[in-house]
Amino acid sequence: MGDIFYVTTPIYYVNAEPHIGTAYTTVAADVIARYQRLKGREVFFLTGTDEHGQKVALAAAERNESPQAWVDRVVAHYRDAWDLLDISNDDFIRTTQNRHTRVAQEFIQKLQESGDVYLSSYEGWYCVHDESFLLSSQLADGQCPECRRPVDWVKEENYFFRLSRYADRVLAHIEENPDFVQPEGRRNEVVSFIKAGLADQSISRTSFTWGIPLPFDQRHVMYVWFDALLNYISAIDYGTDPARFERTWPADWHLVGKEILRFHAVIWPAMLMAAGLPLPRHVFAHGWLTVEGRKMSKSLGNVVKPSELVSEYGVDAYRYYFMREFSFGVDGNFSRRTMTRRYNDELANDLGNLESRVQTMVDKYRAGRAPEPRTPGAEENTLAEKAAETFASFEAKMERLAFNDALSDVWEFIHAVNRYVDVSAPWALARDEAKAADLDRVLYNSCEGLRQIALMVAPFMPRAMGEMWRRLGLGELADARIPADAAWGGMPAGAECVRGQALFPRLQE
Ligand code: ME8
Repeated sequence: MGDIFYVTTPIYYVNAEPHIGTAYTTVAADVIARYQRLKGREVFFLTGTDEHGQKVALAAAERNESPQAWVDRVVAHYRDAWDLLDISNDDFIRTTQNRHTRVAQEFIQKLQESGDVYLSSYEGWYCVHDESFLLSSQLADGQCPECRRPVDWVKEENYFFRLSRYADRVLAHIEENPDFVQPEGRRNEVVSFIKAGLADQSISRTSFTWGIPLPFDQRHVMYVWFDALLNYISAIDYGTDPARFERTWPADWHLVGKEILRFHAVIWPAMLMAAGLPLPRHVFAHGWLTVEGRKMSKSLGNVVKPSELVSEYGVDAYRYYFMREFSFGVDGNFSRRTMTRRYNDELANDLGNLESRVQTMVDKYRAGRAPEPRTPGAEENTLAEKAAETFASFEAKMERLAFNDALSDVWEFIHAVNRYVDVSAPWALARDEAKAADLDRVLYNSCEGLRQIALMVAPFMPRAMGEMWRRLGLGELADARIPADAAWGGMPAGAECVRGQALFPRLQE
């Protein structure tokens, strides 16, 4: 079961346009997907949009549009943003698609038949922005504890899911599988939440109609979170293509922002248990990004769109910055100052200059052909060892989604290659005919250093690293695999090396 590596992002509400927050999760999922493909795994990477619910219905009504026309229009912004960011998702699910609504209806029907769903009425608070039911004790100064917006008092007939029946099993699973909910601090919060006692969960609404009708009672539409969580199995044909489902489920990683962890670590596991399905392997809740020290919001007018930054910095630098600057799991603050500094220091200087000076010398001294490796000396052996160590620590960190630490290791290696070029001084060797073999050795190993860097950085900056790979005469980076291609010395002698434009032209600070 689950031979395919399966990674997901949340499905985003279509009432807001993509911004650096939603892009953060999506880029991280893309890095994971690309890294696993590089390792030769078959990958299924899913993202999509959450299109039902009261919030979307209200947004459409404000524009005098039907909800369907409105979501059809806005979904394009998501597709465009992910194209712009080189997101390699294998599918894009929309909860208004038939393939989804059919599965969602079958799922709820199954739970109803097994006695996990019952009719009652809900009287309490509701936050439309977060689409969440809230107890009075959960309110913060009378407002939604998450988004700090006013809440509505609702009283309606609802179907309930017997969440309380699964509380002990969900808790036991979380406690027995410490990797299931990450990072640890967030897991502890989930554990305390469950221990405080779980009430049954309302899973239908009757005060509006924009949702999936319940198959056993058409007066009700499915609660949008119950509907949305099911995207993770509807997209892989649960109930319609059992063979495909078996190969793909359970998900290896559900990536989510910290504010929606409870839905994924409490309600979703209980829903899966009720249907007799295995639980996802890992749920990771990352931190929240602020902008120049403030929460991002439409009313503050400080929402940053990926497209603005991509036009200033380029897509690769965009992806690099967000993965390098913040520790995944911890909150972070975006600022143009830190982005520009990292761009100039780490991309233009450390990496871009290294590539440019190596290629310039191969062009000038060896007419653009990678020379013979020759016999390695102490410096080359040290560099090769450093590469092997870096690969090992890089992989360990990638496996636990410590993207910033993984990149920091690669940058230490980049510094080591820069130092290698400095101490070997190929420009001095080039002045002495008798040192031709030494010059070959230094240029070869410098190219090899670049090749190793491209392999590790590829999941983060696929475009620039693809270009670096091609300029080393290596063909398509998408065909490379680790560990096979990670062994030191994979650079073929005689490869046609091409000197090109700066990969990361310096920016004004
Ligand atoms: O919650 N910093 O959708 P949503 C970091 N439809 N990440 C952020 C962020 C920020 N400032 N803002 C948003 C929903 N995100 C539901 C999900 S899943 C079955 C249904 C990211 O459009 C982060 O991943 O409000 C967060 O969890 C998600 O966008 C919320 O997106």
